[in-house]
Amino acid sequence: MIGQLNAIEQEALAALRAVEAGDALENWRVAYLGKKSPLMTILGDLRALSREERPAVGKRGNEVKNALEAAFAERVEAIRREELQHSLTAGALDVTLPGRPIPHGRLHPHTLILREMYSIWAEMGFQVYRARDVETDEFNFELLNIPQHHPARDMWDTFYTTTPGVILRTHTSPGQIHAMREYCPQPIRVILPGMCYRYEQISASKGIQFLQMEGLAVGKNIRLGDLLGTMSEFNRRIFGPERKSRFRASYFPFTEPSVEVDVSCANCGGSGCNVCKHTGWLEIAGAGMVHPIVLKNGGYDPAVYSGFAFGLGPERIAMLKWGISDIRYFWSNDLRFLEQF
Ligand code: FA5
Repeated sequence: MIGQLNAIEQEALAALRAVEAGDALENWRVAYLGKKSPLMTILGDLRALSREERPAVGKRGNEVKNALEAAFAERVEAIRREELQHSLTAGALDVTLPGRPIPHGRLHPHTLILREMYSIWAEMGFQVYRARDVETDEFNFELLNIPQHHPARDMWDTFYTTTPGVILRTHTSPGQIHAMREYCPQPIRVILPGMCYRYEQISASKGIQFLQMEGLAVGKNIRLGDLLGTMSEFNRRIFGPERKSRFRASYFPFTEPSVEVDVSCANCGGSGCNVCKHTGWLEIAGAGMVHPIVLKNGGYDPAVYSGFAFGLGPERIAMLKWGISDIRYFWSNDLRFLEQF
């Protein structure tokens, strides 16, 4: 019987070493320490043994039972430690790793250039005035001294709507009339940013939908020199102090005299290159002294008041500043372009 107990002990301990976890552990407990296990059967049947045999078998049986219980407890603890260690290494969190970058949006270059222009004009005393994108023929053309069938209408290829007389504005200049009628007879210094629409052949420098920023100053004793000085100062502030400004005589029906505003080419410094078509200059705006008819249409007496106006192309300015070669990038929604700003 003692030999049988020794065999049970050896077998149980060997089996326990092979046990990994979970069900196998419980199965081992039932097989070797459970009520119906051989060991428990022997211990439960001691009375069936002879008086001489009983103490030795009982003693050895209890020793085996204690040994197996201790080994079992130890194995349970060892497995628990192994599992803990495993979960610590498998799910390890390295708090020293740099975090994953969170993609975040940026301001569109349209917004960036407009904001920069707003702040320059604000420093010079111009406030933003908003006018509508959908205009009437009257405001877009007639009140700006461009009557029906006037050949100057060819300068603006227009998008018409199905409502007669209602169009998409071809420039921000109709806002001049809205501003004058609202402020008359006070002096005015406003900029009018916004989208314009023209039925154009799309190219690297021309869109059918593009930004303009109109400027309007109306008051007493405003002269051409004020316009030239103001535009030169704007050019210096937006492009840098080394940039020169040039004014060329031009024609717009709503200004007299009219000029085109050029800045010296940033690419070649004025010596001539592909960007400036070898002229050394780049055009950025149309401008002029507000035509007396337009002043009158706005409610101001041209004998008392005078003013200047200009129309800047913010996309063209952004292209010059940031070396953007094609105006179509602004609407491309291409992240490779947008993420550079
Ligand atoms: C005008 O639209 C006049 N209203 C400007 C003006 C205002 C003159 C006040 C006098 C007094 P022009 O068509 O040249 O002028 O346009 C002005 C600027 O808008 C251009 O210099 C250019 O920068 C921009 N622009 C014009 N057409 C487009 C186009 N299709 N795509 C992108 N930018 C354009």
